[in-house]
Amino acid sequence: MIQPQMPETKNWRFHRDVEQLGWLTIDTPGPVNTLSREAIAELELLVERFEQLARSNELAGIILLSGKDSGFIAGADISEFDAMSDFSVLPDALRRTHALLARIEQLTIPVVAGIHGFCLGGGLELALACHYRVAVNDDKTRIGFPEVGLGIFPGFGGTGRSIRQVGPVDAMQIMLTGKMLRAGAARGLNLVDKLVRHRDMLRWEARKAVLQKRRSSEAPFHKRAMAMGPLRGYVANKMREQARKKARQEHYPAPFALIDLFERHGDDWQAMIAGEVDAFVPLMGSSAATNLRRVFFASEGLKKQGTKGVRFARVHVIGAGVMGGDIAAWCALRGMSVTLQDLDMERIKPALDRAKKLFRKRLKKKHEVDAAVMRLEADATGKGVGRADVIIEAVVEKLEVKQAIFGGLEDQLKPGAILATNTSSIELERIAEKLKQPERLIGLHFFNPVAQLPLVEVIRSSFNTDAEIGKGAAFALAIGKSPVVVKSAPGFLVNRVLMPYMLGAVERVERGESPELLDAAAVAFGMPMGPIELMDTVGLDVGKSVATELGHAVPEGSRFDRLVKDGKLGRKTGEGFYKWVDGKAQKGETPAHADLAGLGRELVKPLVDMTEVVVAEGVVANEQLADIGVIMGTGFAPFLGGPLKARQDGRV
Ligand code: 3H9
Repeated sequence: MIQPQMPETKNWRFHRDVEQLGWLTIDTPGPVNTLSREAIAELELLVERFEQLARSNELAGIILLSGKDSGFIAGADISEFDAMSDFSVLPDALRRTHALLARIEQLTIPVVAGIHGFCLGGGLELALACHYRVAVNDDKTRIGFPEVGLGIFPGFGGTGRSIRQVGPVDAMQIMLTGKMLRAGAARGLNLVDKLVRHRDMLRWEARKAVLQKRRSSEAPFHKRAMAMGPLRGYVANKMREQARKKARQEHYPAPFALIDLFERHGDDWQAMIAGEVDAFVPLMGSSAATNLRRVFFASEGLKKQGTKGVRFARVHVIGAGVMGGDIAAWCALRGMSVTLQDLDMERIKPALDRAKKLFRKRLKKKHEVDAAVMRLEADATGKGVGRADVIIEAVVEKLEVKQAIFGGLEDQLKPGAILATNTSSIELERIAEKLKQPERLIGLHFFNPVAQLPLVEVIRSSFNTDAEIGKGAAFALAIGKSPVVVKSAPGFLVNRVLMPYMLGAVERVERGESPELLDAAAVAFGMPMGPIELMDTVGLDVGKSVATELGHAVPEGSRFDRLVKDGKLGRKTGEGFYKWVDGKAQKGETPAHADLAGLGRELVKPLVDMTEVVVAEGVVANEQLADIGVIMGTGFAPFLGGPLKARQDGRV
């Protein structure tokens, strides 16, 4: 078979087989495939050649596959976005890509995409320009538009093509939530046309699709009808209502800009694509998008802190209270075999019951739930210690108790096992000082609720070396958490910066200011929850003890002090600064205020000041790490890029 003359490309491979099928493989430099400007320019040259070959009947069809195990395509190349944001570059670049995808769609020969692993953003937009999509139905396949998380929306024609393919309501839902769908769900929505069980069946199925000239069907009329006539305005308003519940337009403009675009053109997919450019360009260079990109790369950077190649299979947790029990459950959920130790079965059982609830919620299939239940074992005698790769202590915050526990463990440990404490308040050096090898003890500080908060502070004592810390970070990554390495110092990073912010707000309440107003102001600034509601959520007893430990003792006779003494500890007891019903704070009217966001800035200032102090003291290695740690640990406004970035930008 004589191969046609093809352009030289760095990101694509092409060959034609005896059936005149063209096999196009994307394999860009780096661990995942991305659509860089170079990859797109090369695809333009290839498509020109495909058009010629199709005209001369030398090509029966094209099958687009990925040459990487990691997946299909992870989207446009985000590292180019800062440079691309330039108004003099971006509109042309977008129109050029639109034209390219339209040419692929208009090829007279069938073009089929074979998808495994991640198919995201621009990758999905390319797949949607193909005539038919086959995807592997396994656990790794994830299909979606994560763009909103980057402060933009799909810009390579994905807005119009997804609406054409799955209908306006589902398409908008996918784009507005950024949710990544599994293969079955994507098939259910008609985002892909055919599923195969294994990756090695992709080529065969895609080949059949080309030879049979299969074409995907568009969304049925009853779905498209939702964008027709006056109904579209109604649907758009509903979407705005939903979007407002999740984010404010002034903080995250992208979802609202997408809904506006839908309202203008949602019944005409081509007009939607044409309108994409003007709506997209201002978003890409916005400060929200620039900061969200920074957050993306900073959180990617966290993955580099873990030592590569270390494997963890068994975890032993000591202490079956809320933290210990939930850490154990989380580890089991993420595939570890876990032994959970406490004095007796009575103390362990509630943790196992909570774990079951978590497994049922997170793992949809019964056999997966059963397997997770099997992986979590009660261990009143501590027989799991000698086998464990990681041992995490999460008992009461008492130095002597912790010292006694670690002292008793040291001789039973497997060589190389991680020895960790979840302490939030005791200096690591003091816990470690009686150990024969004090360098072995690190801190792994989880946050409550463990299943929801992504951050784990990996605490480094003065005894530790890089080896223990790298391993600790690798473990956090292995259980799907984001590690931030922090020096052992009171309050570490997150509690240290949160306390002055929360106590500052409490002080204002003591002086008679409205908790509702303060909370609303912090939310208007961009915090996920106000400081008073947060104090109630954390628990006033916990807040008081952390405050005391950080040298801000709660004044005797203050309202805070009285609430603690009366056992009104916040959400968990049904009353704190607020009354709580069914897990919701019962708030009164918020008094009017002329500059809510300005008040929010004032409230947040102590948090930002303290983040600066923490960096200056070397508790975290650099500003970027502090920013991402505070975002992950406190929910601090990601669209501002973190407290220090916000200060640099004069936003606080
Ligand atoms: C888009 O497509 C917009 C268009 O509609 C229009 C544009 C005009 N770009 O996370 P990993 C890097 S927006 C550049 O460790 P995993 C990543 O930084 C895009 N780089 O793997 C890391 O680099 P390094 C929409 C990217 O298996 C390396 O690849 N897409 C990109 O844990 C390995 O990544 C997204 O938002 C990218 N698009 O997770 C998806 N993707 O090794 C963004 C990855 O130097 N990506 N890298 O640190 C992800 O969410 C995860 O990477 C993914 C894999 C889930 C795919």
